[in-house]
Order: sequence, then structure tokens, then C-alpha cells
Amino acid sequence: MTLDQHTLQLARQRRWVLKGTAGALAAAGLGSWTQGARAQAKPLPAFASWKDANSLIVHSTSTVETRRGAFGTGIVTPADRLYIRNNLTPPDASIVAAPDAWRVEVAGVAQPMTLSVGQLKSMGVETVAMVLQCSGNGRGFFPSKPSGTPWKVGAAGCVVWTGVPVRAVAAALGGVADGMRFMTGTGGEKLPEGVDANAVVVERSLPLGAMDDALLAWEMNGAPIPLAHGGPLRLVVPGYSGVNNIKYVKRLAFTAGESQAKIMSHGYRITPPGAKADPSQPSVLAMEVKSWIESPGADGGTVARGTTQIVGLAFGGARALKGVEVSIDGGQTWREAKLIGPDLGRYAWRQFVLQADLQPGSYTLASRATDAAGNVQPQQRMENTGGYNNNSWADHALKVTVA
Ligand SMILES: Nc1nc2c(c(=O)[nH]1)N[C@H]1C(S)=C(S)[C@@H](COP(=O)(O)O)O[C@H]1N2
Ligand SMILES: [Mo]
Repeated sequence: MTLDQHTLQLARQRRWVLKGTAGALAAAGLGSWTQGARAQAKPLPAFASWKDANSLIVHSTSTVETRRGAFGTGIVTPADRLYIRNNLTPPDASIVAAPDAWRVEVAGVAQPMTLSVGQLKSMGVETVAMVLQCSGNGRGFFPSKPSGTPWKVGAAGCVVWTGVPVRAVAAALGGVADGMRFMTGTGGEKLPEGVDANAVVVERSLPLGAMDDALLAWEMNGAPIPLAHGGPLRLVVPGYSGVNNIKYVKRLAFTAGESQAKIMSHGYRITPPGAKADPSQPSVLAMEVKSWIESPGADGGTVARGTTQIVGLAFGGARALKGVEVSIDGGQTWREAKLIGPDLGRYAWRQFVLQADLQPGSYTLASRATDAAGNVQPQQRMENTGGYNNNSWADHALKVTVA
């Protein structure tokens, strides 16, 4: 990419209305505009200052979203563009300086034990590519404006994790103890003093079967996991939404019951509109089939007429992806898109493309994915108070003007 193209792309991401060529923009002093825009945007939090600000929307010091159109076309989301969601202040950065020294307590097995990351590395190794997606991704499309970050598409990424299978750890410690029905992970943040730990701790319980594909991971996209993403050690559970992937995991327990932490009992529940969250409502656990278009038009700008590659991202959630259809008329007619690039496994996302000849006019571009079990991405979101699990294709459609 030339510098001019790059500048143009940056400007598009900033949603400026563009007229003229890239060269003309450079001549018009676009450089100073970009600086102005950067000054206005919220800065990245210190623990994530290494990220690519131009690819991100900073909602707050604990919530950072990838811009639509900025995921890149390499399937795996680069670490410096990956979203961030922290419920608490992350631990001190010193914990990632000596990653092998981090310790995790393993309970609910025949021989409970506290293990260092160094020890875990001797117990087994496995790699998985998976979609990491916040349960609230797409909340920003809910007309009811649920409280919480109004994410659009960018609280998600496709990430490659390496670590030891949870099954191998459990087996090495004599196996899961009798009667245990859940796998419970606890985050290693320092909790504020004087408050009930259960009110704040990030602790989640998943059905025991979730351990089958789960890892205790120390590497992300080929490098030690950075603090922002849960290093030195993270519990990753392919197919389960973001919150169930516990960063800086300090305890992994097989338990008879669910965690009593508020984030488990009341947080992340599918609560009917108007009702209050309570433990009888279903938990947000496995992810559903979903897709969205990345290009053209993610910036809301005008699209050039002629042959166009409509590209996007699609995943099956807890199941493999089967296929994706694309519509250019808001869902009246659909055509099968082509899946491109290598298949990194059932938990990863795939890129898709549909080539279309777009003549001047207005278009509503939509995509609709189907998983291996035949579940089709629905037209409408399922209304719920927390704004979770939005996989509506209509909400994710893009209106574009072709000129
Ligand atoms: N320890 C801990 N783990 C956590 C969280 C947290 O606040 N603390 N946030 C969860 C939520 S809600 C999401 S969406 C993902 C975000 O992962 P990321 O910041 O690496 O993108 O981490 C999950 N794991
Ligand atoms: Mo989340």
C-alpha cells in the first residue's frame, strides 16, 4: 500500500467525506487533519498503548472496539487491532514480565494442586484458532439502548491460542472429582478492599463438557499473551462467548454447582425486556451462527460503480460454519458467497466474498450464515435487557450508495 492509499484509508476510517484523489488530499494537508482527529479521540489505556489506534474505537479505559472494515483480510485478527473488555482494573504489568512464574490453583480433581505456567508447559500443548466475541457484541444495534458498551461488530476477533488442554491437566491430577458438573474459572485481578468478593470477581462456571476443547493458554497469535488479553495465562473455551474466557486465570475448579459470583448469577443472563436479571434465566454461554460484511461501505462512504468484491466474516459459533449467502437488496434475494482462505477449524471465522456488478444507486448489503447443524442466522435480534447475542442479519446490514 502506498502512503497516499494508506492516508486515504485512514481518512475513510475516520468517516470523512472525501472528494478528489488521494494525491489531492495529501496536497490539501490531510496530515494535519489526521492529527486533529487523533487529538479528539479518547486515548488508548496505558496497558494497551501499543495498539493500532487507527483501527480501534476507544469507548472507555476498559472497552476498546475494532472498527468495522479494520479486521484485515488475514483471517487471524492482529493483536494490535483486537478488542479489549475488562470488568476490573487489570493486574500489574509485572505479571507478564515473568510469565512462567504465574501460578494457577487447580481444584475439584483427585489431587488438587497449584501449578506454575512453567509446569503447565510440560504437561501438554495444543493450538486452537477461535472467535473471541463479547456476549454484548452488536448491542449497539438494539433500539432499546441496553446499558453497557454499545458495540457494533468490533467486540470480536479470530485469535490463535496455544496452551495445555484442560483435559490433560485434569488427567495429570488424577481426573475430575466425582459429582462435579461445572468448570469454573476465576480471574486474577486484585479485588477492591472492603467489598464482597462475589460482587466484583470475574468468575464463570461452564457445563463440564466445555473442558473438552478448553486450554490454559500462554500464547496468543504466536507470542506470549499480553496483559491486555489475559497474560500470562488465560482459560480459553472455544465456542463460548468472551466473558467465559478468563484472563489472568488464578483458579480453575471443577465444581458441583455454579459460581456464586454476581457476574455468574445475575450478569450475562438472557433477561426478557422489562424484567430484572435473575439466576433462573438462561446464561449467555455458547455462541450462535453470525456474519457481517466488512467491505465495501463499512465507513458509510460512497462506493465506486462496477465490479465489486463484497467481503465479510462468518462463523458458526459453537459449531462449524456451513456457508454464507449475500444479498444486495436488503434480503429480498440471496446468492451463495464463496468461502475464501484456509479453514482454521470449526471455531475460527472464515472470510467470504461475493462478486457483484454494482451500478449507481442505493443498496442494502446483508449477509446470512448457516452453521453445520443447519441453523440460519435470523433476520431479527432476540430482544433481551442486556443486549446480548445479537446475530440479526438485518441489524448488521450496510446501506451503501454507489456512484
Ligand atoms: N479476568 C478477567 N477475564 C475476563 C474479563 C475480565 O474483566 N477479567 N472480561 C471478559 C469479557 S466480558 C470479555 S468480552 C473478554 C474480553 O477479552 P479481550 O479483552 O482479550 O478481548 O474477556 C473476558 N475475560
Ligand atoms: Mo464481554
